[in-house]
This record gives sequence, C-alpha cells and structure tokens, in this order.
Amino acid sequence: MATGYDPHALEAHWQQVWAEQRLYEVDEDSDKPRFYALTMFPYPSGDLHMGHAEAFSLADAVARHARMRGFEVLNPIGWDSFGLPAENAAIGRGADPREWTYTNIETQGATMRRMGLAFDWSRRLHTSDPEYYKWTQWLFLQLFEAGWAYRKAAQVNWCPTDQTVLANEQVIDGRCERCATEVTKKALTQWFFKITDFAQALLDDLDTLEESWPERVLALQRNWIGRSEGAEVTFHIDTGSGTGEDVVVYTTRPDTLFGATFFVVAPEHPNAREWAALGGQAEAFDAYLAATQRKTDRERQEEHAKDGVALGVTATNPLSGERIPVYAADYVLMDYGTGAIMCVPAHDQRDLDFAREHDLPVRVVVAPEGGELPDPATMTEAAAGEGVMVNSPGYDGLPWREAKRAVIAQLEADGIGSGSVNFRLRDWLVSRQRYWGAPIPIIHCADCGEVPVPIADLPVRLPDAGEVDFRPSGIAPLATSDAFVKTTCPSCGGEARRDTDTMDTFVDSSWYFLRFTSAGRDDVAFDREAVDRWLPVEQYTGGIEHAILHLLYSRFVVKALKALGHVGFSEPFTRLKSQGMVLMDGAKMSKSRGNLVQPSAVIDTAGADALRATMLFAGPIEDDIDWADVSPVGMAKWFARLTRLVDEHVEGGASVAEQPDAADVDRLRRATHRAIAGVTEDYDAFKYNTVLAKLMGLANETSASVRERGVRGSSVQQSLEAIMLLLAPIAPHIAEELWHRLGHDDSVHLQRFPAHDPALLVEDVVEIPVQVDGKVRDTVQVPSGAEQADVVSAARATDNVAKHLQGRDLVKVIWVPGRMLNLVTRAA
Ligand code: ANZ
Ligand code: ZN
Repeated sequence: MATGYDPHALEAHWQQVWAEQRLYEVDEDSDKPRFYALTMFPYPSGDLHMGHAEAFSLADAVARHARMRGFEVLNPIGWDSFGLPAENAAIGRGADPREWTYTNIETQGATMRRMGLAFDWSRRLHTSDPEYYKWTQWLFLQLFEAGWAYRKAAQVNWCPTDQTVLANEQVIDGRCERCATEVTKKALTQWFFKITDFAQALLDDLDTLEESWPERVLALQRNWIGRSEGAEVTFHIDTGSGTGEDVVVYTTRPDTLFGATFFVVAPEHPNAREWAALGGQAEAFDAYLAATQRKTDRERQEEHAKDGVALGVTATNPLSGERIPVYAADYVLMDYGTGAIMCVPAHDQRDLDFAREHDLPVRVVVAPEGGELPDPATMTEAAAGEGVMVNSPGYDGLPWREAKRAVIAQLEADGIGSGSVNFRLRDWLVSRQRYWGAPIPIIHCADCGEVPVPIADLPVRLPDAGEVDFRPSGIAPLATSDAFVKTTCPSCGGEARRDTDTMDTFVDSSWYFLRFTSAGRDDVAFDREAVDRWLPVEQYTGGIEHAILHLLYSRFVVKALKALGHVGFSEPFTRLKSQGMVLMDGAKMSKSRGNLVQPSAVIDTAGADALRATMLFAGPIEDDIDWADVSPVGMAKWFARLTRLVDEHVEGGASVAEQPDAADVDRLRRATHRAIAGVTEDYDAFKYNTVLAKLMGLANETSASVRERGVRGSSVQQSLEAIMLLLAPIAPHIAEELWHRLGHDDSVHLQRFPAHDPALLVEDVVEIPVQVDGKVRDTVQVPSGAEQADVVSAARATDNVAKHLQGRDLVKVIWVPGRMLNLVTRAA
C-alpha cells in the first residue's frame, strides 16, 4: 500500500477509478429518494476561471453530501455555449465561432475532470448542439402557439459604427463595448416573450421561496418585477384649437393631485410633436428629441436629470380644474405607465429638481408627520414620507393613504380615472441580429404571415460560419445566406423567407435544467414523467450576478410550460445558494490587471483537493474570497500531515488492542462524536469553513492522543474514519485514498454520512477541589478532560477563591488532571 501524500498521482488514480466505476451516473431505477443538485452551467470562454472553481467546489460538496445522506443524486453539467463572445472572437481573430466554442469546452471539461467533480457526464449538453437547440426552438413554438411570443417594433440600442443592435449589457456608459461609439436608439421589429402576463404570479410565488432563497435575490426579483398600485387619471390637453384631447397619466400618488403644478410627457409620446407644433415649439422639440435618442435609459433616469422643453400648451387637472404647463422631458419613459405624468414637485424629487431648473411653482399638499411644513419656495428635498393632506379641498386632514383611496373613488365616480396596478417588468426581448445563436423557427410568408416551422422539421439548422457573412453590416448575418433564407411556406407551399434572427442566450439557459432529466431523447424536449420525478431542483447554486435575469426567465418558462401542461410544478428551484466572488488584493481578477490566477495552475502546484478545500475554507460561502489571503499550499500541507497520521496508525497500531487508560480513549471518542455532530450541522448550513476547522481540530486531537497519550487501536481508527467521511464531499481524492489506506475496499463516496452518538456528547462533569496555598477554599465543576487553563479560570471565578487571591500574586499552579488544583501565591 502506498504511503505519503502525492496529490497528483492519487488524484489522477482515483479520477480514473471513479470514471471506470461510473460512480456518478444516475441510477434511474434506484428506490432512494431523489435529489437534483444543479450548478449554473458555464459559458465556454477559455479555461475555467477561479469563479468557476469556487462555484464547482461548492456544488460538488452539495452533491456529494446529498449522496452520502442517502439520496439518489442527479448532478449534471453542460455548457451555455451560444453567445456573443464566440462571435466577437470570430470577428476579431477570424476564428470559427463553432471551433472556438468547442475547443474551449474541451479545455474547461478537462479542468473539471482534474478537479474531480462528481458530474454525471453521460448527461452533458451544449446549448449550441443541434440536438439541444432543436428543443429551444420547440420551446419558442410552444410560446408562439400560446400567443406568448410576438413581434413588435421596439427601440433598440444601435451602434452606428458597427451597424448592429446591442444588448443592454453591451452598452457601457452609453457607448458600444467594442468600438466606444455613442450608442443610439433605433426602431426595429423584434421578437418578445410575454413575461408580463406572468408578472403577478412571478411576484406571488417569491413568497414560497422565502427562507430557501437568499433574501437579497428575492428583493432584487421583487424590485425588478416592480409592482406598484396607483391610478390612471385623465387630464385634458388644451391645444388652443378649441377641442383639445384627453391624455391619461399613471400615478402612484393620486392623493397628491392638488399638488400637481406641471405636466410632463416622454419625448416619444405619440402626441408630443403635434402639441409642440400647436404650441409653437416644434423646433425646440425636434432638437430635444434628437438629443434624447442618443441617451440610454439609465442616463435618462439618472438622479438629477432635468432636461426638457416646454411644449407651449396646458393640461387641465380633472379634480381641481387648474391649468398647468406641459413639457416633454426624457426622465419620463415611454414604455412605463402611459408615458405621461402629472408632476408634484413638493413630493417627488425628480419633479422638484425639474421645477427648480425651469422655475415652476411648488405646492405642498401632504404635511409631513410630526415635522414642520416645508417652505415651497426654498425646499430642496421633496417630502416623500407619511403625512396628512393639506391644500387639497375636500381631503384636508386625511392621512395620505386614506386620501389615496378617497381620490380614486372620486375619480371613478366622475369617470375621470380609476385605480390601476403597474409593473416595471417589460416583455422579454428575445431576438438578436446575431449569428451564434438558435435560429428563430418562423417562416414569413407574404400570404400566410408568420408561420411556425413544423416540429417535424426542427431543428432549423444554423448555417456554417463559411456560409454567412457575420461581420457587422447592418443586416442580420443569417440574412446574408440565400440558402438559409429562401424556403417554402409550410402552410401554402409558396415562396417564403425564414426569420433571420437568433434567440437571446437567456432562452437557451431558461430550460436546460429540464433537459438534463431526459438527455439524449430525440423525440421530446424532456420527458414529462422524468421532469416531474426530478424537479424542482432541490439545490441550485451559482453566482449572484444571475440573481435577476436568468432566474426570472427560468421561472417564467416553467410557469408557461406548466400552463401548457408540459410540467407539473411552477417553480424550478426549491433552494438557491449564491457564492461570493474570488478577488485578488481586493480587486477583480482579470487578464488586463495581470492578477489572474487560474484553477489549472493551482492544481498543478497544490492539487485539486487543496484548490477545492481552500475555496471552501476561505470563509462563509456567500462572502467574497481574496485569493491573496489564502494558501492552497498550506492546505496541501495539512493533507500531508493527515496522511502521515494515517500512515503511522496503519503501520504501527491499527490492530493493537486499546491502551489501558480508559479516560484518554474516552476523550478521543467524545472528540470524534462532537466533531461529527458539529460538522453535520455545518454542512446543512453551508458552513464549509467551519467544517474544515472542526476536522483540523479533530485531527490535532487524534494526533495528540496517539503521540502524547499513547492511544492506539479502534478509537484512533474510528476518529480517522470519521475524518475521511466528513471530509469526502470537500476533498474527495484524499478522503478516498486514506479511506482505502484505513483498510476499506469500497469507495468512501458510497458510504453513509456518519451519525453521532448523543450519549457521547453529554459531557462528563467532574468536581475539582481548589486549594489556595494548600487549603481547600472551594470546588469547581468542569468537563472531564478539561485543560489546566480552563480549570484555573473556573476557580478564579468562585467567590471564595477570588477572596483568597485578592492582593496576592499567583506564582505557581499545581494541577493533577481530573483530581485537584492548588494555587500557590505570595504577597503582592
Ligand atoms: C405623481 C407623484 C407624486 C408621483 C408623488 C410620485 C410621487 P413607480 O412607483 O415606479 O410605479 N411615473 C409614472 N410613469 C412614469 C414614466 N413613464 N417615467 C417616469 N416616471 C413615471 O413610480 C410611479 C411614479 O413615477 C408615478 O407617480 C409618476 O410620478 C412617475 F409624490 O405621480 B407619480
Ligand atoms: Zn404561405
């Protein structure tokens, strides 16, 4: 049998053994309870980075731990392998996006294998495989048939230099991420998924995830969905031409109607230009509109954005009859509410900023609770808090919430408004004018309109890179291939054109967790019975950067599929845990900063177990790790010490009878069971750092028992076995190796997680007489096996001992373990 610690040899050895035994492939016929462990699948850009290594260390510990708790575990892996970086690499370096992608997948896969991750590789998937995207297209068609996939013109981010549409993430500070040109807006027809139909359900069901998802993620989701309750109120625009027209505003504060002193519409409001013309402000308006379209949504909403133009017309307040001036300003967005607002500067900060800039009147209508009435002439902060109505005929004295209800009732009675709920959530724009994605499976026919590709004809194959021109040119790359575009209409057989857009990669990843249950099936996207058997995912792990979109889209897709009868559950992920980031000297690791550490390099020097354990030892899993503060080499040294302990035990005493000093044996047994109990709790709470600290403590105790107290035999064996079982999910190779050296033939990963014996946790308490200068002054109760220092501090804490120590120096301590303590003093 081998001795010593050589991580490279033993890790390679066990990885091979596990693969040969197909240890991590799921047994679908198992009668064990099922546990679906899932980690967010990676995007294949180069080799794995440290963020991946942390994510996988966490995910693997979760999966292995679940297995040892008696579950049949599904722990699959795949690649989110469509997307822009592949295309950019192609544009920048002339690489074939497909080749670039699959080469990176192989590189990452090799590093994953070197990490010894317990994935069921037989279920591996890549979203860019035709076998996968065929079903992404099927998903699109399910939504299309249900009316949840539709086309409409939308303002998209447009780079005039690259002649291309940009996703929001590609717009950095208003500029194109590639060429730094200022991004503009352009109206283009785009595909959308109707996620807004599910807004209320997406919000409501977050309540069922309380406690099992991070509070922060729930808050981000709620905020993104952004439900608000208010009213729609009809104002009348007086255009000077006599009749004028009605325009509806959305407000969350109808109670403040009497405080509205001006009126603002979005520059894109369909009537804005016409009103500006009637008000004699057409020129100023046109210039302003052009300037607006150069800004991003975020810039438009920046805290103190206060640009705008007066349109030269007025709006009449339906409740007060007051006429107020109308402006166009780009802090009002066209696609929220109605694109028109009544402005209440005393109670809304943006309105106040705008009022000050344009010298507009301010009127306080809610008196802040307990505070002084702000002076409308000088106030610089809007009074947004609680309060009681003032300056509002008919409502004065009412608390604002009551006034809100009363005003809505009045508006409804008068037919000039109604209560209304709004969501910030927008429909999901899923089309991209890009090459490296799943083609949208729609055929456009002059006679039949948008015709879905028949399921039997899927996949709509992505042409090879050589067949299209995917360099940015203003037209979608797929539109450059006649062979792709020209087709016949499935409905009438006439000449028709394929849709040339591809899908957002978030569509690919919105359903991959379903596919893993039915990998390899070419007749269905997923088997209904299999998904219902395995899902919802019991434990999902991944980065906090996906707190909003990926999770929201996955939740939406599951709800849509449930409504269509394809799955039997409405939330995909029962529990979610997010890990922190891996930093270097407080900064993000990146190639350009030159502070990049790669997992494969750490494995080269310290081994995979050391990499994994270091990740989990660094601190609470949700916290960031600073790689400058940790030491994989130090972790490897601990593994080496642990190995020595096992080797010595195996050579020198595994079979030797127990030593006669029962107290020492008992002490080690208790330490072992204390560690088992503590570590079990820590695993359940994802506290891997304290798991490792406790295991290091138990290893020290074992070492001291052997080397200082001469303990041998079964209690040492039990302690070492417990360490291996408890360590196995975190450092699977060393645990497996030492488990075998301890005399086992089967895998440590097939064992049950140990359970502690509660009887051994009950501390034996002994009573120790305490002498001061030879006279017994008191007794203390301490755990048997207590150390001298603990007994001395317990003794000092008793009144009588304290009294006799007063004014004297302690010069000597005589401690007879478990029997007696004598404190020797002299006058101070
Ligand atoms: C009057 C008012 C008085 C408002 C007050 C707020 C405070 P949430 O909560 O996000 O739904 N608003 C409405 N539509 C808008 C748009 N398209 N672009 C920018 N702002 C818009 O916000 C709703 C509030 O934001 C609405 O209520 C409206 O201002 C503004 F003391 O109306 B409020
Ligand atoms: Zn047709």
